[in-house]
Amino acid sequence: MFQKILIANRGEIALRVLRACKELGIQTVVVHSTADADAMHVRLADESVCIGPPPSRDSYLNIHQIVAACEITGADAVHPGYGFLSENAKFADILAAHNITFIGPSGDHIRIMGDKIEAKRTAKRLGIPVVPGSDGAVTDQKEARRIAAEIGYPVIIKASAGGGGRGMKVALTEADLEVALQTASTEAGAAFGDDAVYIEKYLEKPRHIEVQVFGDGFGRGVHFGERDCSLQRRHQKVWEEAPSPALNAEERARIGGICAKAIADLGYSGAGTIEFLYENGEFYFIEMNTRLQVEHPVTEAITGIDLVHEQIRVASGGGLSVKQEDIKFNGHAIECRINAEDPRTFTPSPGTITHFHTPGGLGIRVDSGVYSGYKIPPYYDSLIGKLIVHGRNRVECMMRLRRALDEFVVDGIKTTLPLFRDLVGNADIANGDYDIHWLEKYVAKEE
Ligand code: MV4
Repeated sequence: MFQKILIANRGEIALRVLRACKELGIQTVVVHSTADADAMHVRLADESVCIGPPPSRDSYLNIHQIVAACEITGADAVHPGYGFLSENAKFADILAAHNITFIGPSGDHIRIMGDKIEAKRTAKRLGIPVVPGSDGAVTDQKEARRIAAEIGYPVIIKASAGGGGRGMKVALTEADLEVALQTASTEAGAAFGDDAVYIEKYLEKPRHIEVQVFGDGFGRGVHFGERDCSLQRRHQKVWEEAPSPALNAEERARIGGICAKAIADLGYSGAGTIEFLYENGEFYFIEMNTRLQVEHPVTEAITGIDLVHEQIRVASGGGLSVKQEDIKFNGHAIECRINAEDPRTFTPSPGTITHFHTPGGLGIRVDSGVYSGYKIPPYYDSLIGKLIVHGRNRVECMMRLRRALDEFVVDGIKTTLPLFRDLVGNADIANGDYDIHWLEKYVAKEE
């Protein structure tokens, strides 16, 4: 087991990882920018190293500074959290070259999944159902027209180096195809330095359902069920739940089994998420994330398993603490992302939190790095906390969530709490009846 872990992140996830390390008796080091000197993760860590000025590229993304911090403090492993360097293959490789363990998959696995064409080809080879489309990159118009005619319109053009919604263009008919292909490729080249694009059938009203997987480092794979993350705005998840209101136990076991086997065959190590679009009872792979995700607590709530403990165990060579048959799904969990944003326009609202009071009681978890008097710096993303609620079933979970939202107080800044108070009272949400476009339409109506 590791003696000392360096946490290369900030905010609620830095605190989340710190807690796991403390429970496992592992010493902690955090790195921080000058803007985060007063942050909770800096206060609670055993050691801290200031690695640079506020902009992320000079601090949380500065690989050389982070490696130096490991050398100075004698850290034997790095937990990257999510975002920042968590899916940076070069970072994983550099740490390995310094005999420091990256708590995550190999650089090569990160690289495969970071290239969306390669990821899709790999998924298909491993028996994961994918969205019908081109077999690889598409360059010429004639080929594009042939593929689009074959799969049928509408189609979507995606950048291979994109992901998370960046660099996509929809073509409703053949008349749109030429411009869509041209602009998608040009924009991808400018944004990512890679102009490769591919074509897929455009699914019009899917849900976003993702499967939590783990490779144990010994060639075995397991799944921890799915999360429904369909409630998004501008590709930012807002509300996530597990299990998906759209799936039954058979569908869960089937897609989970396919994913677990794929992870085993890939020889993948650590936590991963296989993302699908789900429409008319069918799953279609879109991407794989090779990190711990923001919404992992809903999976923890329904399985009772600490996923950060498992990441640390696997990275240290100790394997998973559970086998597939030990992973049982209990009740229902919902996560609300509390952002420092205007709840109508979603414009960031940094500033000082004058009063912060979190809800409590059975089935309530709040993961947050802020406190009364904390000044939110303007340099980073606007997530200030997550409210995760668990109940024996979805109805109980929703009742408890409504009560928890009533107790939550964040004064001094605008937050997305009022949006959630509206959502818990909405009939579609109560019925679990929503797709990936539902929230955008709801917000547009309310304006
Ligand atoms: C799609 C799609 C429809 N058809 N692919 C957006 C983020 C990226 N991960 C994939 N995305 C989409 N891919 C096909 N073939 C619709 C989206 C999409 C979306 C997906 C998940 C959650 C929210 C979304 C919002 C708009 C579009």
